[in-house]
Amino acid sequence: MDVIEVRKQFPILDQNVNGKPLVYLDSAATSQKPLKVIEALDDYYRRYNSNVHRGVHTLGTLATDGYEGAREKVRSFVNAKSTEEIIFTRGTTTAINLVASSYGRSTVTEGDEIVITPMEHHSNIIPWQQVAKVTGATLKYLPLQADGSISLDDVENTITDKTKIVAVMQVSNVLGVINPVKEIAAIAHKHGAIMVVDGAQSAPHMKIDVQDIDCDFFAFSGHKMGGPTGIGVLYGKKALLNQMEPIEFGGEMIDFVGLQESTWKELPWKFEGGTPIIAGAIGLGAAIDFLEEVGLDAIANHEHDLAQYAVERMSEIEGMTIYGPKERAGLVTFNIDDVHPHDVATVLDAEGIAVRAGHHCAQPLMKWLEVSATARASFYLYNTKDEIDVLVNGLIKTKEYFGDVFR
Ligand code: 7TS
Repeated sequence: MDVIEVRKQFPILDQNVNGKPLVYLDSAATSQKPLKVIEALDDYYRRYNSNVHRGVHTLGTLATDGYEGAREKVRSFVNAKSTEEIIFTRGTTTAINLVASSYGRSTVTEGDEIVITPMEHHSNIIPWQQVAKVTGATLKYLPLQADGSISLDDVENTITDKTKIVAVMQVSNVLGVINPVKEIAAIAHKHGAIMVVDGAQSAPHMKIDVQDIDCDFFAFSGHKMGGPTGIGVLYGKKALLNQMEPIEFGGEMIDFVGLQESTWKELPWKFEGGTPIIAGAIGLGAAIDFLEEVGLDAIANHEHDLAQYAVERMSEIEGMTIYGPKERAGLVTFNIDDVHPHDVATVLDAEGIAVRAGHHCAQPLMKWLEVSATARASFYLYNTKDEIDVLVNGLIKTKEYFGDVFR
């Protein structure tokens, strides 16, 4: 992978921020967008903006082809069997809420168990808390090992015949842990439970094969993988989606509407009430084209190298705490001495470096780490080792600055 060529595809990266060249290290929050995506959106709005699935006019047909063509790209991207299994949503959060509200509330009953982990993003905690509250089920947590990873022995010991749903993130947005979701899915299935995978931090960065994982649901967001905001995906096994009721009702999702009763369209449209996210889906399709041209394996290798280099260089700084295991996805979460992470991010911002600070929508994990907040640098295919050097120099400056203030 030629990172210099890749960077040329991201016009936003070529600018100064606070008088310094922008170093964007916040792709876990949202990624930057390649020209291909920006141009696909521009083309849609300039040339064939129209509603879909409605009529026979030419622009409507072009828009429908664009929207449904994007669904096929997503199907192939995650290796689903059929486009019927690909539901467009607003993002990961909406996708998980759809599973929880529809499948969860109708299948889980009192005394059942839902199993998740303490490292989950709030989007994969609260929907299950709500299901547990409404149904009287118990929400159980897999324990974490000292480095934040999950042991399969613990999975074997936690999932029981009472477990109905297991929901786990494939890659942690804080620790960078890569969880063995395929193995966890096999254990869940042995007990008759279904497996939900939060793929928000994995789908943008590595090859996904939902049939190989054998998960029942897989959720991800377009905006973290070069696509626009407002578009995401829920993959679900057809047999399960068929037995689920929609949670949003109105236009687009119906077959027949009577005065008292109505019927729904077939999959996947029964879950896509209202005018769909047409431009978003087309933009996501373009993002998938772009990522596949670069190659998901090449992207994963590049980010792995960056993360290893970042840990190595950042560990040279005295007072640095890095969270998470040695083998990690492309992000590094850290604290320096007792400098508040918001102060770290503010000093870095003055240097043109964008990092995230806070609880990263993972308050239970912050509690487990015994911190209130952390800073996080997260990488994508357009980042370079030179940028990590700039980050390290920025961190040294931060330390000097706060050292002076405290002295
Ligand atoms: N799951 C994980 C693992 C995430 O990292 C995020 C967003 C979500 C779910 C929610 O995705 P959304 O597109 O529906 O909002 N994570 C982050 C983050 O780490 N910093 O900002 C957003």
